[in-house]
Amino acid sequence: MQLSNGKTLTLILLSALLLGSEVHIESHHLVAPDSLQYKQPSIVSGRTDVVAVTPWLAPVVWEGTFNPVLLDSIYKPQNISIAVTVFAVGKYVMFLKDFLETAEQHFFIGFNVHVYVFTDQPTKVPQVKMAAGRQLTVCSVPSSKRWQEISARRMELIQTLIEEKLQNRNDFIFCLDVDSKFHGRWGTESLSGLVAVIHPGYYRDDRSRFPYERRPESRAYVGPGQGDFYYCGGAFGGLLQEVHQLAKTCRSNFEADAKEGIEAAWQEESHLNRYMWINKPSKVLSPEYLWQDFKPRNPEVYIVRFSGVVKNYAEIRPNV
Ligand code: UD2
Repeated sequence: MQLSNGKTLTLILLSALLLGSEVHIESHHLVAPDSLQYKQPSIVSGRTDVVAVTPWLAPVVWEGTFNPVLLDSIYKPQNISIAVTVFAVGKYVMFLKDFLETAEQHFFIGFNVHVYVFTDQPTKVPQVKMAAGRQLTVCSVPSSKRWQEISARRMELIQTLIEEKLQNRNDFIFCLDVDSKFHGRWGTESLSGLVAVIHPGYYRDDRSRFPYERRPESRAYVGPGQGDFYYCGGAFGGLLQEVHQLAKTCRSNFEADAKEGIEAAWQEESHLNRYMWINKPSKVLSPEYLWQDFKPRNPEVYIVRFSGVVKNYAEIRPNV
């Protein structure tokens, strides 16, 4: 399969049938320029304070585990395009300016980026000067009286956006919370088929403490002794097809639960965690990729790349 804009980067999808269920094995063929010189990689020295690979052998991206110059020079000739979704409904429009301005400083600099802002107040979307190759589209959405509904409806809107507007135009997509700012590089090191971000609040905890949906009647249920990590609802992404599958599944499970009067503990974040337990992410981003401003930085976090701002929920949400 060719990436839509890619000329040479070929993604080989091998399908296998295993015990009646279809398994997709992805293999990226990365082409580097032969003229590039960079620090010799080592397999015996490097970071020892963090784990940089999951038990299913997906990379966990931490500062010091990748070479940004090498990765950019691999992806640059492919002319890849990255879509971003961000929702700003009700008072959350106030976060857009900082989000958009800091994205211009740190998010996929030098690459094609198309930001889709979903809002109920299109006139309040700030004008932010964007570099060449970067653009913004405003999409109107209805307002809502419940923050849970705003948060949860994102999956449906992401699914529809991919189906109606993005096919054949973008290669990758990231879906991000608006009440956050970029502080450091977020770039090609984050690209993969299905990308999840570890939640900063729980990554040192035992999984029995993760706030998964614990009622077996919910389609977001994760049982005792299950679950790898606790992932954030505030940032996820990957190839369009992968994120489409994720959004479609989470949306339909969320709606089926709703018909039975169940709302998962953390809305779409609970459904995302259930999805990622079964469909293992092909790349996991460390909490560098979604920290929270109120949290002191832990020593293993060398750099905070993206972080949620401190906010007063009672003031900004439409309901408590
Ligand atoms: C967490 C997650 C969030 C979501 C939520 C559970 C992180 C950092 N955040 O954040 O992604 O999973 O739990 O539902 O992982 N929004 C509006 N208007 C509103 C309310 C929400 O536009 O009135 C949008 C906005 O883009 C915001 C997002 O929904 O960033 C998530 O809402 P939140 O930030 O209030 O949720 P929070 O902080 O509990």
